Amino acid sequence: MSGSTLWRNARLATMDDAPACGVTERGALLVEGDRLHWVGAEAALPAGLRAGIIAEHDLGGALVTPGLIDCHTHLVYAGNRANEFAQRLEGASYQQIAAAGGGIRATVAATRAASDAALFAGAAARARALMAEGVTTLEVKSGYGLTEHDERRCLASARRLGRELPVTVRTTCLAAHTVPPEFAGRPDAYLDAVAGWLPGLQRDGLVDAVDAFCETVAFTPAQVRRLFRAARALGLPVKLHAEQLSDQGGAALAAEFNALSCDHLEHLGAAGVQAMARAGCVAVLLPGAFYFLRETRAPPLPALRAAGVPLAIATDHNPGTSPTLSLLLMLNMACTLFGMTVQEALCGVTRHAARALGLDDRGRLVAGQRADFAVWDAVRPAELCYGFGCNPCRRVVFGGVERGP
Ligand code: DI6
Ligand code: FE
Repeated sequence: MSGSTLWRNARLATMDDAPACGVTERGALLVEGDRLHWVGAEAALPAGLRAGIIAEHDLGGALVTPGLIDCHTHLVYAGNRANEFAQRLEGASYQQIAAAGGGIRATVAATRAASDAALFAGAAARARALMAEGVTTLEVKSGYGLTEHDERRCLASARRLGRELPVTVRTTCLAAHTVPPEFAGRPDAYLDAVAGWLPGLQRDGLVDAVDAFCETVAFTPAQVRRLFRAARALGLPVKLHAEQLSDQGGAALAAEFNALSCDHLEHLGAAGVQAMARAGCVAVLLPGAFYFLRETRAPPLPALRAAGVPLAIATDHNPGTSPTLSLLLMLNMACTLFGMTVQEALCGVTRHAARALGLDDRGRLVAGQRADFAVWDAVRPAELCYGFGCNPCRRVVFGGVERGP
């Protein structure tokens, strides 16, 4: 046996016992390799397992949670859109700016002009900021390249993050983010092209899922359907930016394709809720974009709850609608702006976020899961939702290895 490491004297929020957010006092985690080998109250640790311990860390009663999972980000891009923020404060809407050629397309131009090295450096700095708050897994979408070459560059940058940083990265192809200038007025032709890129991106191991933006300023449900058919034919799971600014029926469409998640959902209607519940699709709520666009209509939380739809929370980090690098702030906003409970919010950045990425080996502190966990300067789980603009994360362990950000 290679020997195991004991992390003891912890208050464990295992996230394994939803709906109650239970804490195990004087808890211990026994780590072997990159896995949790045993988890529980230290007094119950079997003597036979003690024999194999080669290192021990006393956590001094600190709160320990699963490593946080940011299941929706657009981390790879160049430039920023502070100018558009200023325009919106002077009265322009997000849709108006997009229609005038700004918005996503402004970031596409900056991204295409950036070198691989610059794209990677920007994304790595952002990933490190997320990791400093206990994030051990994150999803990265493409969507600011919009040519085969540039989408590939963005996805390759995301893959490189996963290789060079300790964080686990899942990649999502969001080439269907908006219609690029080369295909102006020809969205169907663009989506045909995108469908043609997917086999090569998949072959080269660059894509774990396919996403689209279903909205008046982007693609219609009929167009998304065609792209999803192509993705599913390759065995790639799908996700959808749905019902963010209007109810397009995107969530019901995504549910037909067994989408891992539907994301945003401020304008989700009753039929969409039922379709998601039937398909077991996760609702990923993104309070950063809601806040930054100064939206007033919150996602239909009571209906989602009543239907038993799993709820996740993510940063949606992107330069246009959610330039935040704090998943902890999103926890606070999910509670204050959307009315989520502490338990819901914490499940939303752990077990349910894992599910939104199709991962079942993380998000809970139980034997057999990956040894990804965060140590907090906190006593109660509620403290992670309560503070904002502060970072109580003290230590982060990625696959059994403690790493600084
Ligand atoms: N929804 C969003 O909020 C972001 N993308 C999307 O599909 C916005 C992206 C941007 O404005 O750059
Ligand atoms: Fe997004």
